[in-house]
Amino acid sequence: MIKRCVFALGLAASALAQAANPIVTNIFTADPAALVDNGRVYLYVGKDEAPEGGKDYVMNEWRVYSSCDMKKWQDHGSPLRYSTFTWAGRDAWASDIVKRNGKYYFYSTVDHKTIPGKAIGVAVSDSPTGPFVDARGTALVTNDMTKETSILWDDIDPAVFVDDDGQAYLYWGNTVMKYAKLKPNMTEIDGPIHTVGLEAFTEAAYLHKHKGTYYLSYSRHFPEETVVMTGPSATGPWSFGGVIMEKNSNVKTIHQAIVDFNGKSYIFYHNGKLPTGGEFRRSAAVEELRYGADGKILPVAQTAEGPAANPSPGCK
Ligand code: FUB
Repeated sequence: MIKRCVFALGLAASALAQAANPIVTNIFTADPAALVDNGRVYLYVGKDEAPEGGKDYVMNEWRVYSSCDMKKWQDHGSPLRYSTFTWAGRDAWASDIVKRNGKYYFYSTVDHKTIPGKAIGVAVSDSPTGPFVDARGTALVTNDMTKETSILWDDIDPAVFVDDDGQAYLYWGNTVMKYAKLKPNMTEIDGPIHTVGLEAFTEAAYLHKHKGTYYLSYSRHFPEETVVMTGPSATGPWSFGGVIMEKNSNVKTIHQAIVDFNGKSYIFYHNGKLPTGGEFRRSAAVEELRYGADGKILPVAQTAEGPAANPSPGCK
């Protein structure tokens, strides 16, 4: 009832007080990325702007929300658009963010103006809520740097992981998963681009580490389901670890991000469950994620309730 009132009134939502999934109900939000910083969790999404019945993505900007308990979310507006990258022509697609040396590096998919195809840019800010500026003035990855497939959208969906020894890695791809080391400045590729053969890999590669094990999750098949591989290092070798989340009913994509927050683990994803939602009108959601005694990630069901409130001490 509370959710319905907020939606119907169309509130500006500067201080959303949602209690369930989807997290945001006044706009459509897709491709969640998440960051935990100073006891607060930040959620970054692309805004799906396609009209009802639209036949393609319309995505111009990313938006940021944050929470102290995974239940009540605050709207921080839009800290950057595809046009933050002057070399980009359209498409604020999937992103990821990492904090390094006191700065926040936001990696994102956009369409390149002059090098045909999708590209990956990196923006930087002194704050998790922005504003962000282009950290390079050029793309970090362009379609002509990778030759494994002839499609124009194989260089999408960046995910960044910084290992305990300080080495940062960038993972990305559609159809073929690629990874490369990043230099300590976080804005340059260091060394060769590697490809990894993953069964029925579609997109949304994501790397996280839990109790010494490396987990590489990704979207498999199309329509997509979220699966996970496990390994002894950030570069594998990888063993199949099971299906984490079953495919959506009315959206072919699902795009996950996994973080630890206040002693628990969580998976963000998107679905089409908001009224008039669907393929190009998606909604970010979150669930608690649990590990078995053997370290295996247990399957996660999508719920309307979302996770229980988990107030983070000291979070203001
Ligand atoms: O939102 C556009 C694209 O759809 C993303 O880059 C993919 O992960 C899929 O969700």
